[in-house]
Amino acid sequence: MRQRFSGLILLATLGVAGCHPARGGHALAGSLEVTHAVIPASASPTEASAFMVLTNHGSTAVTFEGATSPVAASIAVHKDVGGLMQPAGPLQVPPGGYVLLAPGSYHLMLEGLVHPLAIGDTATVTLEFDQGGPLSVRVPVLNYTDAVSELPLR
Ligand SMILES: [Cu+2]
Repeated sequence: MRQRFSGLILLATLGVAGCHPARGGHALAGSLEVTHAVIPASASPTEASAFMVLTNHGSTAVTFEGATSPVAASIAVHKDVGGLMQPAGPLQVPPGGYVLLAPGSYHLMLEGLVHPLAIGDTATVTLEFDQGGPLSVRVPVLNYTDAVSELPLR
């Protein structure tokens, strides 16, 4: 028992000692996982976008249907098409696959913010799927460069 406990501590230490500590929000529910969830600080007091990776570890396709947050009146799914935001979704997450919400593609649009989101704030966002979930994730508000650097972009 004692040995197993120290093994866990070692693993936790290694995780933090990696290239840089991950700041993006992370949550897991069944075969659904959200990682790298970030909100770039917005110039707008009423709107902010959120980026993340939605992963489906299951063997059947899952549809991401939308999201809610106590800090926003509503959350839309948008796609950046040539710099213009257009409504998108519902998004299908393939079995054993993922959907990337990142600059130049999909994002969540938090609309009607209860209060402006500042760097250092955290917003809880609840993601709804047609099966499994919901998935609640605490999403940190970071400056734009830090937020984008959290995303697994290649
Ligand atoms: Cu948008």
